[in-house]
Amino acid sequence: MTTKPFYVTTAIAYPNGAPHIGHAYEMLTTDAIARFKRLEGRDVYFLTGTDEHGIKMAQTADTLNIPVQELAKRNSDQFRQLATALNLSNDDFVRTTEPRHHAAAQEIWRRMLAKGDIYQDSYEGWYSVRDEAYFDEAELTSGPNGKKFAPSGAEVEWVVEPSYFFRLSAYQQKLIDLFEQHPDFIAPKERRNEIMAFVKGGLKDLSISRTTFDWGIPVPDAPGHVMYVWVDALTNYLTGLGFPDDQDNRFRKYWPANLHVIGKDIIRFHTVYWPAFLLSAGIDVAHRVFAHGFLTVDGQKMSKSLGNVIDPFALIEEFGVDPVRYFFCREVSFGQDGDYARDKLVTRSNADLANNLGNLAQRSLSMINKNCEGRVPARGEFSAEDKAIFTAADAAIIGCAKAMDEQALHQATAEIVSALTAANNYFAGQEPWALKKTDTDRMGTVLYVTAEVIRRLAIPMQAFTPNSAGKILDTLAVSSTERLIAHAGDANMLQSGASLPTPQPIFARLERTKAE
Ligand code: ME8
Repeated sequence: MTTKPFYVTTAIAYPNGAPHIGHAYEMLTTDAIARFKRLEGRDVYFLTGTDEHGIKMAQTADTLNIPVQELAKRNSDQFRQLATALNLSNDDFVRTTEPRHHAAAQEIWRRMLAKGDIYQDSYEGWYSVRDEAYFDEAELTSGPNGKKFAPSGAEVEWVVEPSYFFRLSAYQQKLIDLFEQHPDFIAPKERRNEIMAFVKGGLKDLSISRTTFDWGIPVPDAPGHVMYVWVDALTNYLTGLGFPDDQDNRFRKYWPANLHVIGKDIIRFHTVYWPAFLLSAGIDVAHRVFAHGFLTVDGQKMSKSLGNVIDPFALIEEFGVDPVRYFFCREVSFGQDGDYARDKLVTRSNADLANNLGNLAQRSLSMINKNCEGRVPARGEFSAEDKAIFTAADAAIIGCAKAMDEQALHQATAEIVSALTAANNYFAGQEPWALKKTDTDRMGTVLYVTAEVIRRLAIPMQAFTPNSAGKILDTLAVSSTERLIAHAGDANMLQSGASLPTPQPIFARLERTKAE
């Protein structure tokens, strides 16, 4: 049997500083998507990385008085460590300073050039030598004698430099056709309308090379020119599959990407420039771009000056990786803006993970351990209540999968939680502790049903809380080869008599205030 490939990517972050929770958010949500597809039996390739060129990087290195390569390496390593700390299942990590990426970016350039879509002209604008950057008129302030100044206070001058241009204007109709023929290309839907309106408003050709700085990928056969950072950055999605070797097995198998997950601030680059570059280079366009919202902290924009930037490593250290992952998937409507507040994380994790899932598993499995010789109990005929709770669990898994197809992570997790609530009500209503005195056979059946429902629901939970869901399945002695969504039904039910390990508490209760 061949399994259908699924290629999913995050944006690649600028390593001009340490990663913040916005970066962590994108990584962990994309990982939940990748893991869920694997649970559905898909052959998944998941890529992340760092975007290391461009003026911002060069300027930060200057300010810190360190070589830009060192800045890039130092911070890129932190992003890689964050991927590990978040328990990411990425298959590769691309750095745009790697030779393999230079080769990919230069190849896409050559193909766009061969198509006749790149031409040389000049780029003009207000330029600050000190900032080594162009500024829009609107960003400038005016001084005496007609002088103009950048936001940094540096004087700007009108500069004309030679630049290569990409014929973006030639792709207006092709992009409109793409959006019309593939209505799912841009998600959420509101974003599609915005982009459609933008493209219909007309597209100007795009300046895609710079001569005023050199921290970038050299333009082939054009000394002095480096590529505009977005041509370079977007190409990482090809680099990760072995391009420019388009005979590479990964490229043949996984391209075009099924899903690029990005933040809402970079949607135009991914839904206008990127498909235009690909169409020009004769490479298939990705299937879908999903833009998530922005995170705030306690209702405020994150900023260094407000001192409210949250270090994702500290968050994971304090709460554990699974509560952090779960919180962001469940709390924020994926595609909308969201907010992090300590209180909210603690409340969610305690309610859904520690109480709803953890307690149910602990109570039922301890009873099995004590009263059923630590073996999966024998089961009698299923009652209407037993059947109803199985039906609820099965429906939740179907609902969860459907929500995941639309990247509605908050809804996917809500489906599972509501089935767990139903399972808790079932357990409380059946009172197996009372049955212990009156009808041990029925007690065994109730414990069996509860454990089996936990098994079913722990399977999709592996996408969101991989460590803890894995531990729950270990406690139920579920074989590692029977942990896919396809195994969450009747055919793989727990075997009565199978011996179970002693249950251990899985989720700690989190504290509302920080223990100093
Ligand atoms: O944009 N909340 O890099 P980046 C949620 N290098 N997401 C956020 C966020 C926040 N507060 N802040 C940033 C870049 N992000 C480019 C990408 S891709 C070919 C090149 C998201 O480090 C942001 O929207 O500024 C983006 O998707 C990602 O983090 C990296 O942002």
